Amino acid sequence: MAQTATAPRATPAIRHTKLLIDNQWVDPIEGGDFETYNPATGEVIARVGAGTAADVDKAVKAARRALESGPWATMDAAERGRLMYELSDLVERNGAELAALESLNSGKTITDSLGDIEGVVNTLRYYAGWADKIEGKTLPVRGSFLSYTLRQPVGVVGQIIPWNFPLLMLAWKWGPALACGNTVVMKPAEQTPLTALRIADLAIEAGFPAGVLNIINGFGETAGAALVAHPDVDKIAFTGHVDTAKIIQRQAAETLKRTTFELGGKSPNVIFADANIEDAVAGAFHAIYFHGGQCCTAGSRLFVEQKIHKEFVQRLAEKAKTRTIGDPLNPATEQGPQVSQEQLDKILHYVDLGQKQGAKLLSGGGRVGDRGFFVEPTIFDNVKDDMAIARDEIFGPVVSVLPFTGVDEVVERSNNTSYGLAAAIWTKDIDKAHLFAKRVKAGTVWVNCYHVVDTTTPFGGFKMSGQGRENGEAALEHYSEMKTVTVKLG
Ligand code: TXE
Repeated sequence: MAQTATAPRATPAIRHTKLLIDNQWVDPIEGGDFETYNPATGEVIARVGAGTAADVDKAVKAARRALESGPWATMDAAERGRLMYELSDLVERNGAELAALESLNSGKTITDSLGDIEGVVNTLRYYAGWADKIEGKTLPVRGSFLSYTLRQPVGVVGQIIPWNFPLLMLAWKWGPALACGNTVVMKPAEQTPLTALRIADLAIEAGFPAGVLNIINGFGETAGAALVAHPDVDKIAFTGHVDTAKIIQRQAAETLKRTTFELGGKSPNVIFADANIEDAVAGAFHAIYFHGGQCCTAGSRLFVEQKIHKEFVQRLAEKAKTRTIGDPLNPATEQGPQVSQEQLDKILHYVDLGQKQGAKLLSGGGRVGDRGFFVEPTIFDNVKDDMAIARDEIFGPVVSVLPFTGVDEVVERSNNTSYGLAAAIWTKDIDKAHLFAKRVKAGTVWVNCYHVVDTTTPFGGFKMSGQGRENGEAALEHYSEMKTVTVKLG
C-alpha cells in the first residue's frame, strides 16, 4: 500500500481573481464567478471571475487595438525579445511562489511545479531569442522584378489551455505568439485559473503594453466557445480533449480561423528483453506515473517482450507499492491528487471497466484516503488490445501491460490506435531502435528515455493527437503569415 505524506505546508497567497483586459484587472461584465479548489483537500480556495462572450469581445478589441496601434504595433522585434527576457527573469525570481500556487490549485507536486517553472523560463528565453531572427527571403523570380517575403503576425490569437500543465502550456503558447508579434487572449482551464493571473501580473511588471496579453477565465462552453466564434480572432491554439477539438474545429470553420491542436494520446512504451531492465523499469514507471498520469504523452500502453514479462511487471508492482502519495506542497511527495472529482471518477470508472472486461488488476486500483482526489498507482496485466483500458485515454495513474513477441508485431500493435502523440522503445539494439522510430506513427519517439521534452524540439501529434507543432522553430510557422512583395524594377 502506498504511504501518505501528510506534513502540512504554508499555502501561497492568491493575489488575483479578476479578468485581465487591456492591462486592467476587471470584474466580468455579467458579474459571474466560479469556485476553484485545492485538489488535495477538495476545499474551495478562491472564487474567480467567470468571463462570458461580452468579456471576450472586450478583450479581443483590446488585443486588436494593441496589434494595430500603440507601442506593440511599431515595436522593434529586438525590443519584443527584451520584454520576453524581462518576463522570464521575473518568473525565475518569483518561481517559488508561482510553483506553490500551481501545486495548490492543480495538485501537482511541488517538485514537478518547480520543474515546470524551469520549463516556462526556458521557453520564454528561447522564443525571446527568436523575436529578431524571424526572417523572410528574396526570391529568384522571372522577369525584371524584385520579390521578397515578409513574416508577419497572424493577428489576434485565442489560446485555450488545459489544467495539467497550466503555466507550461501558457508559456508554450505565449512564447511563439509574442516572438512573432501577435497579441493574445488566453482562456485558462476552469480547474486551474490562478497561476495564469499571477504570471500575467508579472508580464505587466515586465512592461508588456496594454492589450498584448489578456486573460479571460471561465468555462469552455461560454468563454472558450466565444473566443472560437469571435470574427476578429485570427487563430485558435488549443490543448485539451480530442472531442473538444472537434467542436472547436467545426466552429472555427465558420470564420476560417487558423487552428492548431495538441490533443491526447495512448502512447506505446515498448520494452525489449535486451534493454537495461533496471532503467526500463524506472522508465516505464516514470512514463505512466509522472504527474499521476495526467500527461498527454503518458506511456499508458506498456508493451513488454514475453521473455521478461513476468519479472518486469513484478518489479513494476513492487515499485508502485513504495510510492509516496500525499500533500503536493510537501517536497517528499512523489504523487499528488488528480485534478478534480470528475477526473477521479473517470479513472475509477476505467479501473472497474478493466476488471469487468477481464484484465488482471495486479496493483492499486483504489482511491487513497477519503479527502482530496488521490488514486493509487495502478497496474493492469494481460490486457488485450481491444479492451477500453488499452484504447481510451484514462489520464490517470493506470497502466495497461501488453505482452508481445516480435518487432513487426509490436510496431503494428503500437500503431493500432487513433492517437499518435508519443512512443518509446527500450533496447540496446540500435537497428531495432531506429526501425521502430521510423515506423511508429507518433510525433515524438524516445529511445531509452521518456518524457524528455525540450523547448527546442517540435512537439505535437500524428493522427487524432493533433495538428501543427509547438516548441522549436516549427511553432513559429503557426504564428506568422507569409507575405510576398513584388517590386517592378526599372
Ligand atoms: O478537457 P477539455 P477536460 C483529456 C484527458 C482528460 C479529458 C477531459 O483525457 O481526462 O481530456 O479533460 C476548454 N470551446 N485532456 O474536460 O474540455 C476548457 O475550458 C472552447 C488531454 O478538462 O478539452 C479548457 O480550457 N473551449 C489534454 C480546455 O478547453 C472549450 C489535457 C480543455 O478542456 C470548450 C487536458 C469549447 N466548446 C485534458 N470546451 C492534453 N492533450 O494534454 C472546453 N473548452
